[in-house]
Amino acid sequence: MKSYEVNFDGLVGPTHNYGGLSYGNVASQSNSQQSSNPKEAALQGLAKMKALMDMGFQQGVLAPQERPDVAALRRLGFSGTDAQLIERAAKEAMPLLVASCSASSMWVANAATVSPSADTADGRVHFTAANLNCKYHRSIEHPTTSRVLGAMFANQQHFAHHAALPAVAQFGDEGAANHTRFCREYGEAGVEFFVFGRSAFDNRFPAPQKYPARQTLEASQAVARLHGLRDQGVVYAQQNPNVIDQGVFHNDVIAVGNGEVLLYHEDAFLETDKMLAELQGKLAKVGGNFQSVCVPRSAVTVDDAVRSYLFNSQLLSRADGSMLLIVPQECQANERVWAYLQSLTSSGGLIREVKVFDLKQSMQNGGGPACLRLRVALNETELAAVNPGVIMTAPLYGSLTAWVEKHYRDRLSETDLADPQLLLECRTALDELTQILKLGAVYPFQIN
Ligand code: SUG
Repeated sequence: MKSYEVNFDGLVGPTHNYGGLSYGNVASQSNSQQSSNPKEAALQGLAKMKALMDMGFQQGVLAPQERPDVAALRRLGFSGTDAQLIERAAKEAMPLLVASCSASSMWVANAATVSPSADTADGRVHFTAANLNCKYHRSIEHPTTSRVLGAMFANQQHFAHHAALPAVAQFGDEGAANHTRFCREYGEAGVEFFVFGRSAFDNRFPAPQKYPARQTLEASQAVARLHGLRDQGVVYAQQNPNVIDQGVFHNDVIAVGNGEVLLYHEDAFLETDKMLAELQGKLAKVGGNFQSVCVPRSAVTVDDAVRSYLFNSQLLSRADGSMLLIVPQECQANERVWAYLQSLTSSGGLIREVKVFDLKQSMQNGGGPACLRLRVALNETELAAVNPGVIMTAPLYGSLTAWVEKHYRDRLSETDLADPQLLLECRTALDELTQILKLGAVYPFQIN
């Protein structure tokens, strides 16, 4: 049976703004308070989805969330009508209003961890929504994420959904941003690679000194258990705490993998050789030939990687077996990174082509091409069981573009977040979106 990697991209929500909310994420910190352009952000994301679809890849779309999250503000003690509550939060606790307005759900690599059916004990595709416990503005995403994923992958014969892990730092889970799967064919058993930043219970693992390590070993182990993965099908590795302290807040900022290939920076991991040997050995047991490509620090520094997002690229398999890298245009702007990419594609290896995309609106908050997509490997039967409303087609691209043009503002600054009209605009837009994507009622304002 045929199988595919389907990329579900997060649609940028109408409140996309630069809140400076993510300590440890250099771009989010340095672009704080700049005014944003939500319309441009959403159109840039849609253009990437359309381009991948046009190249023959399976592409889907994941809906944004209701923002400002007035229910979250109510839980923090604000009361009155929605308009009164927004006004009061703006006056008394602007940082909380900003957090409740974040469109951060667009970075759907953090929405969940997904294990394909060929890896799991019960032969279903498993999803665990990420608790995103490290940042308040992201910790409020998972209830809606779970409802949206449930509406997209509703068929219980093929899809199993797990609630987010307990919402404490010890189980900090950032979803697929620290999870990569290696396999020969998407429909065959593979090796799931979990990268963690620290251990919550075992102090033999070193932790970063400056910035937070968002993913714990214990969270990754819990997800592997929930999904029913075999020990032989799992490899854990620790991210180098020094690179976390240089702004590598997820593994997908320093490594990317697909199929049998891992492209990684020399400084990405601790105990790299042991980890590579384990990946090679376990992939060989399921018939795969693991290949790793190390990017030396002499060619690309960690700082280059953080600024250009070279590793936050999408590594895609083409029909002829070769691979294509989707990179943000910041890679072209960095001389060393661009020179490395030229040498990589002309070296006779599997990665043969690089395609550049303008994702500046998302990049300025630390979100590159790979952050914007959740990968779901599906066989033909499973793909047919996905809600067809969320699979990208030329007509859907047309409808979503028109929807963005109609509902989105082209400029948003912090003061605009205090405008109660923004909430109404957002709800009107999302209500229409659930009809376009055939999701049913998934948002708090539609349910309560
Ligand atoms: O969680 N930025 C996101 C970026 C997520 C990138 N995802 C992956 N690498 N997979 C984050 O730090 C910034 C929001 C703000 O500052 O307005 C933010 O949430």
